[in-house]
Amino acid sequence: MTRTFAQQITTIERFILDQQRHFPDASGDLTGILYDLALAGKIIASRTTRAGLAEILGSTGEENVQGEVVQKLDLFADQTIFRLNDHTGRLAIMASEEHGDPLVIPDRYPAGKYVMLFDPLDGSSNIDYNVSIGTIFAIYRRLSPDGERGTLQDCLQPGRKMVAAGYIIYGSSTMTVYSSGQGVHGFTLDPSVGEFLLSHPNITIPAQPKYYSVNQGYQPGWSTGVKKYTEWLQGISGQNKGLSLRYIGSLVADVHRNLMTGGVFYYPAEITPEGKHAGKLRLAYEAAPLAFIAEQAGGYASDGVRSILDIQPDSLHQRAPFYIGNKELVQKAEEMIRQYDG
Ligand code: FDP
Repeated sequence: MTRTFAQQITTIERFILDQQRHFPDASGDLTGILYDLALAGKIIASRTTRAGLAEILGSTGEENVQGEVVQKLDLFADQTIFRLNDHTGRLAIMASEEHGDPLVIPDRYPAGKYVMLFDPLDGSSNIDYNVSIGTIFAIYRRLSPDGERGTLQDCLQPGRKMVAAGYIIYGSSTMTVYSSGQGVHGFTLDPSVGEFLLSHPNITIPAQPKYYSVNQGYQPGWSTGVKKYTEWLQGISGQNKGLSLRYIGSLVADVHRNLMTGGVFYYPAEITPEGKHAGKLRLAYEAAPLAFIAEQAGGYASDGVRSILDIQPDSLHQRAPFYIGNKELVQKAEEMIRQYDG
């Protein structure tokens, strides 16, 4: 019997290099950053799969290859990403959700032309319970002059200026999903060979949505617009068939699922006795890179008023209400918030 091979096997390295060929002037720096992030993903994945063993290993005084005692996973992920990228001459500056200030490239290394913001291990409250977690990254061009160390201003750019973004999800399998503005592509880690292989080319969000995702426990603190919107999603108004609810409580996992199935994830602002606050999620590290992915996949993301990608951040750790998913569903949130909350 003759076997036919329906699909080519493409590694993430090959794919990123092929995409670079569309830009004859490209220096290869962005390609290098993306490849190093995929490598960080492999290293972090190899650690997350041993998460439950960390305490056992720690209690026996086990040290890792660098001679350090076993660390918390989010700090390990943070250091892994920084150390893979600090000396390459591709980045001017980095900023991590784990640190209050930007991470300056050490003086002994050259500064490059890109800027990277990352959330090393999002959903970390889930680590101890074997729930999927993720790494999120956003890459911009520097604004400050070439050759110098990057500045805080380099890190405070609106999402529209992003040149690439993505996430790595550590779930039942490990996947890297990224976009450099030419669609969204997903790669699954084959642990037996240690390579990310192209498994989800050209991801587009399905037109027929399946799920809405929100922490409904916070409903008492929502505005009228958000409450009405949730009822609309549930089909209570009778205008549309209700969606099913899925909420993991791990942003990358919730957004990834809805990207595959169609739907909307939201983390709205809440009204508390102290006043209104902007929800929980961070604009620069979480909302903006996922918004870039959503738009590239044909979806949309908003803070309930305007596109997340149009917001000029004032500070690194600023929070924003967040609605992401199918365009019509997110636009409906904007419409109802306008209608009921003014
Ligand atoms: P976590 O606190 O576990 O780090 O950004 C943080 C985040 O997780 C997101 O991953 C997740 O979507 C959200 O918080 C969950 O918050 P709630 O527990 O308030 O629903």
